[in-house]
Amino acid sequence: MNQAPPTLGNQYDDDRVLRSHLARVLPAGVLRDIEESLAEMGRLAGGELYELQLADRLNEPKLTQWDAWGNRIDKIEVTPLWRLAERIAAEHGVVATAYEQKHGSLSRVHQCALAYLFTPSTDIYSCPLAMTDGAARTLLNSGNQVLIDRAVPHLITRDPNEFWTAGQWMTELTGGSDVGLSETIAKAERDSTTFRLYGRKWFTSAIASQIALTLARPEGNPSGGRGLALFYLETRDEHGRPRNIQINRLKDKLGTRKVPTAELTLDGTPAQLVKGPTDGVRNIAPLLNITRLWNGISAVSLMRRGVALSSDYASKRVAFGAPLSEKPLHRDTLATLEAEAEAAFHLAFYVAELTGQSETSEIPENDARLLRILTPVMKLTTGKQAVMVASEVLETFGGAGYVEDTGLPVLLRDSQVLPIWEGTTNVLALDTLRALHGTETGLVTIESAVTRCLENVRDPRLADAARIARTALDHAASWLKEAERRGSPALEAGARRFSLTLGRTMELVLLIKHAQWSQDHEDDARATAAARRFSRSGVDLIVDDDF
Ligand code: MFK
Repeated sequence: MNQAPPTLGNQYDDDRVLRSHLARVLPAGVLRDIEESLAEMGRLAGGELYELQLADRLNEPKLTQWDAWGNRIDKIEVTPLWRLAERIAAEHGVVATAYEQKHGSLSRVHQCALAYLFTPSTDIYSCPLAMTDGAARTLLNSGNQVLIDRAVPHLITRDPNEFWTAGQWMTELTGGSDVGLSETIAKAERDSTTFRLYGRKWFTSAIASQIALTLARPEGNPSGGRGLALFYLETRDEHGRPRNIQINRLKDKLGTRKVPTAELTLDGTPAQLVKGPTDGVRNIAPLLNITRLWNGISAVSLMRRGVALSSDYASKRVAFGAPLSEKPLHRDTLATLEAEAEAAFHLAFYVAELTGQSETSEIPENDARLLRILTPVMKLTTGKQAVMVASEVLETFGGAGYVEDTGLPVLLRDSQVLPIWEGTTNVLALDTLRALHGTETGLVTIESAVTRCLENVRDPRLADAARIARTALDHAASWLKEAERRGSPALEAGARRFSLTLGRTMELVLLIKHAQWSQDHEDDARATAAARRFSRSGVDLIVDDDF
C-alpha cells in the first residue's frame, strides 16, 4: 500500500485565519484592492514554488574562493529556488509594498501578509528580505540623504534587475549577543567621510547581498555599544570583486542551509558612517526591530505550513480502520497545534499593524510604547512556538515526518533558528525588561491593551478564557513588583517566564477579540474554539518560588 503525500492548495484561499484577520483589520475597499496580489502569492506558494522547493531539496549554496588562475574571487552561488525567489520577491513587492504606502499604515499589514505567504515555500529567502527591509527603514530613519538616495531606491524597487538586498553584519567571535564587545576597527580616510574597516565578522547571513549595514569602532572610541558606529558598505566593486572582504567559509548549520551564512575578514573595506561616529547599537535598532517582526511573521508562516500539510495528510492517511482526521486523539492533537499557530498569528500581525502606524507617524505615544515592548515579546514567544509546533507536526506524520525526502524535517530544522538569531529568547527577555523599565507606565501599557481587547467580548463561551488572561496578567504584574523589590538577580532569573507569560497573554486576548468579531461578522465559532483551547494550553508560566 502506498501512502498519498500531503498536498497544498492556494495558500491564501485555504487560510481561514489570514483571511478572517484581514477582513477585520482592513477596510473593505483596501482588502478588495490587495486581494488579487495575495491570491497570486498564495497560488505560487502552494504551486510552483512549493514544487521547486521539493525538487531543489538537496541543492545548497556554494562558495568558490579561487579561480583557475589563482585569483581570489570568493564567489557565492545560491540555489535555483533562491534565484527565482529573488525575482518573485521583487516583482510582487514583498519589501516594496511597505514603502509604497498605497494604503498608508496598512501597507505594512499587506506586506507582512505577502511575506507570510511567500516564506514557507522559498527556503528562508525571507532572511535577506528581512534585512533589506530593515536596512531601508534604518537608512530612511537616519536622515543620511546621500545614502538614502544611493541605496533605498534599490532596496524597495519592484524591478528585479535593479533590486539589491542588504546584509546585517553584527556578530563577532567576541560579541554574539553582546554586540558591544565587537572588535572591528574603523580607520578614517583623509577626507574623513570614508572609513576602512578591519576585523572579523563571525556569522553573517545571506552573504550574497549587494550592501550591508555593520558595526565597527572608530579608532579612539570608547569600548561598549556606545563606542561603536553604524556603517554602510557595498560588498563588491563594479567588476563584481569583493571590496577587501574575504569570505573564509560558509557555516555548516543545522538548518537554513539554503542561506549562505559566512565568516568574513574585513581587510580595509570602504564604508560610510550612517549616522554619527558613536551609538551604533542604538542606531541599528530600527533594523533589529524590523527583522524581529519578520522573524515573528516567519514563525507563524512556518507553523501554518506545518499544520496545513498535517491536516491534508490526516484526511488521506488511513490507519486502524479510518482516516486520521476521524480519530479523536489525532484531531485533538491537530486542534491544539492549530490553536497555538492561530494565537501566535494574531500577535505577530498586531505587531505588524503597530509597526505600520509607527512608520506613518499616526501612532499615539501609548501605542509606540506598546510596540517597543511587544516586538521582543512577540519575537521570543512565536520563535519558541514555531519549534514546538514543527516538532509536533513531524510526529503527526509518524516515521514519514522523520524522512528527509518527504520535505518535512526541514520545517523543524529551519524553525530552530527562529529563537536563536535576531536575539535569543533570554536576550530578548532581558530586552523586554529594559523596554518596560525605561517607561514607568510599561506594564500599564500592556494592561490597557488587554482591556481594549476584551472590552467588547460578550460570548459566555469566551468568559473563562478572558478570566485566564486577566489572571495571568495580574500574576505577571505582582511578580514584576516583587522581583523589582528584590533586585537584579531575581528579576533576571525570572525574565524568560515573565516575558513568555506576557506574550501568551497578549496572544490569548487578541485571539479572544478576534473570536468575538468572527462570531459577530462571519457567524464562525472556530476562532472561539481555538481561544478556549489555547487558554488551557499554559498561559501563565510564572513561578513565584524562583526568588
Ligand atoms: C526570517 C526572518 C528574520 C531573518 C533575519 C535573519 C538575519 C540574521 C542575522 C542576525 O542574527 S544578526 C545578529 C542579530 N543580533 C542581535 O540581535 C543582537 C542581540 N543582542 C541584543 O539585542 C542586545 O540587547 C543589544 C546588543 C541591543 C545590547 O547591546 P548594548 O550595547 O548593551 O545596548 P544597550 O546599552 O542596552 O542599548 C543601547 C541603546 O539602544 C539604548 O538606547 P539609549 O542609548 O537611548 O539609552 C537602548 O534603549 C537602544 N536599544 C537597544 N535595543 C533596542 C533599542 N532601541 C529600540 N529597540 C531595540 N530593540
